[in-house]
Amino acid sequence: MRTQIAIIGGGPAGLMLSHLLHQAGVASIVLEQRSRAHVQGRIRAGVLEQVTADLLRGIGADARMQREGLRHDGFCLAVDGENFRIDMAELTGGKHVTVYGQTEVTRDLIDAFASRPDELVFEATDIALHGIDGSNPSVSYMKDGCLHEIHCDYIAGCDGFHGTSRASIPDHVGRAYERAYEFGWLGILADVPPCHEELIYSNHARGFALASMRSPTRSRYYVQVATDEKLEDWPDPRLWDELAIRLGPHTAAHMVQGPAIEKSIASLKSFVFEPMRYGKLFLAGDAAHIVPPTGAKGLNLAMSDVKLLATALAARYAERSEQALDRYSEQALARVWKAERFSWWFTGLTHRFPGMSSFERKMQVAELAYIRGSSAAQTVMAENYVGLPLPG
Ligand code: RFL
Ligand code: PHB
Repeated sequence: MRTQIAIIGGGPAGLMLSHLLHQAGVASIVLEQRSRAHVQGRIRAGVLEQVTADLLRGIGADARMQREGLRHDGFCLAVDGENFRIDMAELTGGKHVTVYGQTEVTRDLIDAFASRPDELVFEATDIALHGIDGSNPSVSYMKDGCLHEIHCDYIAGCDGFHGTSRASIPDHVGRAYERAYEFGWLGILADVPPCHEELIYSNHARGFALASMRSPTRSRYYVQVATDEKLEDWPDPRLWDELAIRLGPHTAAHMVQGPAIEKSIASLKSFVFEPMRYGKLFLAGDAAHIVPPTGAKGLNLAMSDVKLLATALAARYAERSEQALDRYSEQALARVWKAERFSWWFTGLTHRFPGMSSFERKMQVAELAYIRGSSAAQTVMAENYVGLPLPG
């Protein structure tokens, strides 16, 4: 089999890349190792930047987001239960974010393959990349017990942090920058109305908490937990009690409790692999970088990567030149590092770090008080939260 671009991974990055390429007249095949049900069932991100919403609109997969997505013009920060608001729209000249689950984005992107079903292959296992440092790259995989091979011009590695693409790059070629955090986020999804109309990021002496949502009837909450804590340590009643403490009595008074429809622990990491290209292989999304979820940048970064990559690949065929492709890694990384910095800073501002001294906690509280009183500091937060502009 032959295509122009073999895309490894059918998460948001790989799916969106294929649609953008299709629009530009470039052929691709997406190879996803898991089943459709598995991919559609994963609960992850919830906040879309304008860049992401625009991309969904641009490929015509935005109907449900327009109907069901929630426009948020601001968000709240809390210190020991006392909230204040960052008015994103006011501070950024009208920009906002859209609260719409990654689960829904993924479903919409998969549904948009209905007119070209052969270009998205689920349950493609044992994927291996060949010839990425030469001029005839290919990808082999197993499907229904048979070995398949796709010959292509380029390979897009969109297979997430644990994927095979980045692992196919020889050790001496790139460099990884990494920061692990000594805590994770325990998330709960419940069919109860949200406690507040906007998100609340809370710094509490007992640790971070986040009140988020998916719809007017579905809430998503997180609490910071130690890395060695297990789901079994957190039966629903304990989790709701802890959320009430960390979000404070004012917010807790509006919190409706209900049974968890999903509960999971995610570890936190900052990670960047440079460069995002090796020969004919281009990395995009979590395959190249990870941010801690504070600030909601992961999915949005994946989307801005594939926008840049699709534009560069389209230019490659239109202009018969690799010039734009040669700039991809540098262009993408410039935006990636800024989002890494914001997510790292926002994590540092709001979480309780093991061994943190009382002085360091006072510094967090003082910085939050400074932000509360300074429209300059709030503008810095708001313009990062709504998403920095794409180059070009
Ligand atoms: P994904 O979503 O991991 O998709 C990669 C796909 O590749 C497949 N795969 C393979 N396929 C073939 N062969 C292989 N060898 C393969 N290995 C893996 C996988 O099955 C999968 O389908 O990466 P992608 O597309 O780059 O998208 C990145 C986002 O999913 C991620 O950054 C966000 O979920 C991060 N994130 C958030 N991002 C936001 O922008 N806003 C948020 O509010 C937000 N909240 C979050 C988050 C991530 C979280 N967790 C679980 C870490 C909240 C949480 C709790
Ligand atoms: C979510 O709703 O899952 C969510 C929202 C904001 C974040 C992270 C996760 O910063």
